[in-house]
Amino acid sequence: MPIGTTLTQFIIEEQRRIAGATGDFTALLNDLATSIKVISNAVNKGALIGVMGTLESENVQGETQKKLDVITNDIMLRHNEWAGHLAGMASEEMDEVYAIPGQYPLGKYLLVFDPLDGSSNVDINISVGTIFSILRAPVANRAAGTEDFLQPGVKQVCAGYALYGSSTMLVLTTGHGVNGFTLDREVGEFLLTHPNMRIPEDTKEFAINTSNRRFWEAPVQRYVEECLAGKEGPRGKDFNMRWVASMVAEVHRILTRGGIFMYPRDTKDPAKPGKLRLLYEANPMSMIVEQAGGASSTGYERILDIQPEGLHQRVAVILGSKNEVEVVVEYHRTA
Ligand code: AHM
Ligand code: MG
Repeated sequence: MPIGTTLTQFIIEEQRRIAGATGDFTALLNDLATSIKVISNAVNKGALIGVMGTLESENVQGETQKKLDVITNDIMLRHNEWAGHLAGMASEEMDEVYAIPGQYPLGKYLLVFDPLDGSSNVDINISVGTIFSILRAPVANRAAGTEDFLQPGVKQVCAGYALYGSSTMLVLTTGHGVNGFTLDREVGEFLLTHPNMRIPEDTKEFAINTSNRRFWEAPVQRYVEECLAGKEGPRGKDFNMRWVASMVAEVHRILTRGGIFMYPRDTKDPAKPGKLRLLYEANPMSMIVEQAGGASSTGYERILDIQPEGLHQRVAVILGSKNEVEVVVEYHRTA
């Protein structure tokens, strides 16, 4: 579709390609796009509307919550609960599944999200994002329970993220490639600016939080050491390094110019097999990355194949340029 196509037209045209589509999914994406515009506005206005700073409360994972974590979670709930497309929602900021209020009809989809990923960055005015995943409810029009959400990533109907950066972008896939839209604030619409995004298969750029180095497992130690050894080392090329501490920004960079992102398993807290959450961080990002020609693994297995055991389950994440991810996976295989 041509550059400048509105998101609305884009998703309606996509729907026309699906036999028997009822328009439900299109309407759901429209509501999601509206929530993202509202979040973009709140994040953008920042201190002007008093939304910066931290709350006393903690979320279910024992992390301190930013005011904007709570505000953006609420925006996602309010804009997506009423239209009758969903059987339930789940979020990083909520312990349990969110039940659609009784006055609204139930639908056939499930929405899972991290309303403001990378929120440790909001007070310092660095990019943050929203990550979402849409699943089919095992039983339509019935209130969904936790079990219904525990579907492997390959079952996702749609995955996407919004990046609140120097411009606001919405990047999404419905399983037919990845497309990027930029918010035109004057027009109030997302317009197609990045059709068919593809991740270069090779890269010389890696992203990892090296302050955790002493906790990494041997294959990751080896990989990073070899990157740092540069031209003179076994890889025979110099690498560049980036760490934004905002997964959406890292994935967006990788979709734009290639790279590898790692939040690997480590021994820092043996109870946590990684930092990032499977259902609303690793799975949607893995679907996007694979749809753009990249790869995504824990080092030991493909992320999209993992059978989830809990809503807030954590997982190791190694994703990005295909050949580079393959190198790290090979180091795990042969360790
Ligand atoms: P959050 O969901 O609490 O924001 O945490 C997820 C974020 C990711 O966006 C980012 O990749 C990672 O945490 C950064 O972690 P660290 O603070 O260890 O650098
Ligand atoms: Mg997050």
